[in-house]
Amino acid sequence: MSRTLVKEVPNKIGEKVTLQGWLHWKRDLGGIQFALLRDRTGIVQVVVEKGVDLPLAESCLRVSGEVVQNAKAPGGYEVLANGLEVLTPALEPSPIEIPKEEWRVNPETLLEYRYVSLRGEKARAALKVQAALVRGFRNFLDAQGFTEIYTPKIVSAGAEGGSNLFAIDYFEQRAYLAQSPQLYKQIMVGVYERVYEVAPVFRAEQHATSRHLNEYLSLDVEIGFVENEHDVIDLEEALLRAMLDEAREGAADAVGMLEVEWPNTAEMPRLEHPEARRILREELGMPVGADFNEEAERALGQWAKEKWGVDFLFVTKYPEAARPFYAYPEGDGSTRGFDLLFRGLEITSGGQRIHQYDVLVEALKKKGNDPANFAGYLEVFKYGMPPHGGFAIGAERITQKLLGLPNVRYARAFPRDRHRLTP
Ligand code: AMO
Repeated sequence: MSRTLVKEVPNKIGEKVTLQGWLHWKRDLGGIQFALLRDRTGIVQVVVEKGVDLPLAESCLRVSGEVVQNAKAPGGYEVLANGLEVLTPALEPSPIEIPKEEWRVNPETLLEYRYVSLRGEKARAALKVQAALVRGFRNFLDAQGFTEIYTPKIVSAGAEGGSNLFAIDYFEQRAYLAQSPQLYKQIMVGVYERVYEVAPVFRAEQHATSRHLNEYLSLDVEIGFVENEHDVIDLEEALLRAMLDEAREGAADAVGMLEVEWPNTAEMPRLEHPEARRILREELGMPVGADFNEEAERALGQWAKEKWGVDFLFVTKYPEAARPFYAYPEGDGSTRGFDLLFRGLEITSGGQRIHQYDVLVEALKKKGNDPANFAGYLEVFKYGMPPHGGFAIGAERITQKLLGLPNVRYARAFPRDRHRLTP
């Protein structure tokens, strides 16, 4: 049996086809029944004779029939079924009506029944775009001489500060779920010069917000032999363009159905932190500290959009107080650390790192860390670490802002948040 995919149906007018997929929706008009059949490539209308017993929505079907033109059918064509086989019947009515699925409506219900709500067109499209972004990430870096690495997610110390660590029992020892691959990706720069990792990381964020997950996909990059943080930013700019190109071309159907307003990728200006702070205070009337809160980021994003017409804004030269111990200090209280705001949301942190052993030991102490807890990391700095830097992009956050999703949880198939551990 040869299977025709739904997207091939319009090219088969007048021909017999056999389709397989899910019963997306059905309607009985008395004399005739309409069904929508969904497969991985789309949805098509099927006309089913009166008397044929259609199973519950979401059952798996095999349908044979002839493709005919019908101006009233979606797309102008439909399949007149003459054979219908139920491959796997749905045992119960779906807890949500998938065709009406819409992420602006009752988000908790959508997440509660994620195993079926993911089948909705928008949910599927969003994750498809994300997969294309990640593919673009890998393809670009592979072509630039990077090596993909796989670092441990069970670790002995936090890399990003101690407050949001998940502690676990590791036999007789205390261990933690990795907050980021930071320390390992730096060690790996000493091996390969250029590395990247695509992997989940864990943050014990106490608050449920629209931009925080407790488990998210971190797209990490680290490179050796940099002059300063601008080399790192140059790389990220080119990488972002490649990722967005791959999303637009490689997930064109999904991008089209979500009606994505494409961001301006031509310009991604760099604003130094003191200047960003001045703008927030003087031009926008927002009193801000060293690190910008959500409101300040949003205001800055809006300001950059209005002033310069840009969607991406790098904020550079973050103060030491707002950066982790590994950030390269300029000596004046600032660092070579940067953030990237995309439509007013931080999607990246990065920067140049400390590569000198003594400076690193001092920086650890200054942030209240015991260097002994970082022994496995520190050691490598005795053996020739090049000046290096890197960054991490939150995969869900870039997806959220690209697609205009109201909540970052819709950018993850099975989100872990403050209250959700299932499905
Ligand atoms: P940072 O902690 O800023 O930096 O995280 C990097 C990026 O990860 C995303 N992110 C999150 N996404 C969803 N939920 C969360 N709770 C969450 N926390 C962070 C954001 C953020 O910009 N090691 C450094 C990166 C580096 O310097 O290379 C780090 O982890 O998009």
